[in-house]
Amino acid sequence: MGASDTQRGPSIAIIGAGFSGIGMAIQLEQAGFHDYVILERADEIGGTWRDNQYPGAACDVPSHLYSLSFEPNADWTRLYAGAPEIQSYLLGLVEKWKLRDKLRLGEGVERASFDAPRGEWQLETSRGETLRARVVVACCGGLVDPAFPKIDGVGSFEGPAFHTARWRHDVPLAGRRVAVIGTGASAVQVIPEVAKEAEHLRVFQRTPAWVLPRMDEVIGEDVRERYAKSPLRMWLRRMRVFWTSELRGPLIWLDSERLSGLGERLSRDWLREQVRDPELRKKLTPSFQFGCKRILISDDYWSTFERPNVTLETEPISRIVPDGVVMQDGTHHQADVLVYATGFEVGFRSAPFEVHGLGGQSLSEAWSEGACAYKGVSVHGFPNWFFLMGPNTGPGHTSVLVYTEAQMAHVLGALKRIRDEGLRYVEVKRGVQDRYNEGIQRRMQRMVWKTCQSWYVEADGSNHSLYPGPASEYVLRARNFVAADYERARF
Ligand code: NA7
Repeated sequence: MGASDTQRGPSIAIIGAGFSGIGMAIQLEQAGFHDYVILERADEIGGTWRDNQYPGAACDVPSHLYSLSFEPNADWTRLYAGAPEIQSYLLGLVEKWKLRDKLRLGEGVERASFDAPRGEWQLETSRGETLRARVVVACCGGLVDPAFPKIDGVGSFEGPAFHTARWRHDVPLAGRRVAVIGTGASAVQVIPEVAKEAEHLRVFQRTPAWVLPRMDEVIGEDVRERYAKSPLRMWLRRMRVFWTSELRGPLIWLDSERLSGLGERLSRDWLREQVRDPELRKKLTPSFQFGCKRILISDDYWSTFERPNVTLETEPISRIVPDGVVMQDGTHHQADVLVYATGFEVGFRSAPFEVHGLGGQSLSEAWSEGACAYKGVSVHGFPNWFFLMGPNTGPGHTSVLVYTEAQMAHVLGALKRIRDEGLRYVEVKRGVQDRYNEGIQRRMQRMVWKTCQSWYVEADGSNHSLYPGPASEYVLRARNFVAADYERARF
């Protein structure tokens, strides 16, 4: 152990500069851990909010909750801030905390291996360098890499074709026939915007979604000034949003037809208000239980289908061809621009890259039957390695950042132990991790998510994405680093 370990704490590598990586770095600064770097494979920070800049992109959680509690922002201009505003918030934090000095942009980690005698991780990066850090905090995000549908001919379209997370702002839509595949969370935001510009918009729906009104609103300058003057007022707003979602949570996540019936009724009423044509309404009505897939919120998604320049297709797609889309019934729809609103490869399901822990064991092998971690944060066999937004820490009803902040507190607890006791490493105990995950999967049986197919669940029906309970409960369980749950190895 070097002198720096006892004085400044162990050296740390944060992987990823999205919301969780930036938040973790600020927490390290605040706690006095200054010996760290942030590796980011892209050329700019921001993660989701750097990548998702399609027209209409916004967070579907109110911004006063979808922001860091230790960096409240009085300046949100809307209840649901748009992607550019969220990205500015993150860029502002980087400047405020002078994180640019710690950032290594355009440098991804390709392989990580643990050097047990030294209690140190070796990280091989995309620049061909090897970095050493005592502790790693993997902040790689859950929904990062765009997913393209497994349809014949993907890639054969001759016009501009792009994913919502890689929006081509250089492609004009005015006067053109645009095809959008997908009707998930990104689609409901982009479709109303594309419809305003395109000559004709054709939406290809595989599964209709339950939608509720978003009721977005502008936050006026007077209100913003009041928040700036009174942090307490702003905190109370955050608490109001948080506890409202907590109370609504069971309606969304429990496998109870009585409870989900309430949400279904609200959504059906909203559909009736937005769409007059009964045939169209039928096509837009889901058949799966409310809450099983993410509930979408929008003030203008359904009503967009009443526009004369918008058509909804519900026949399954057979293949993509150079000039459009061919359906299974043989109908050929021509298009000039093709947009994939088809979601993401789910990241917290597998190792983000090659990771080798104690004895050279690989994380992919450890997770071959499903990704499991203790409180979503640490994995037996992989000492001094912590995940933010790891397995089973996603919410279906509230801000993911609430969970992430609890994970940051857990990591800080571990760092303090390592520093104060001069430890070589901490490693979560196998039994502790197994008991935790058995409990998670047992509770999963009462949750609605098992009743349909979605990105939340694996092909075998197991769920390694979401936390089966209230966020407040997760926070109480996860935020403390309980030393007894970990093996502590000394030099
Ligand atoms: P989602 O929510 O995963 O949505 C993807 C959409 O793409 C969804 O409607 C899918 O239909 C559709 N899809 C995928 N493959 C196909 C094929 N082959 N044919 C037709 N349609 C297809 O991703 P988003 O980007 O909208 O949102 C991701 C998350 O970001 C969201 O949950 C929030 O947490 C924020 P399906 O429903 O699978 O039938």
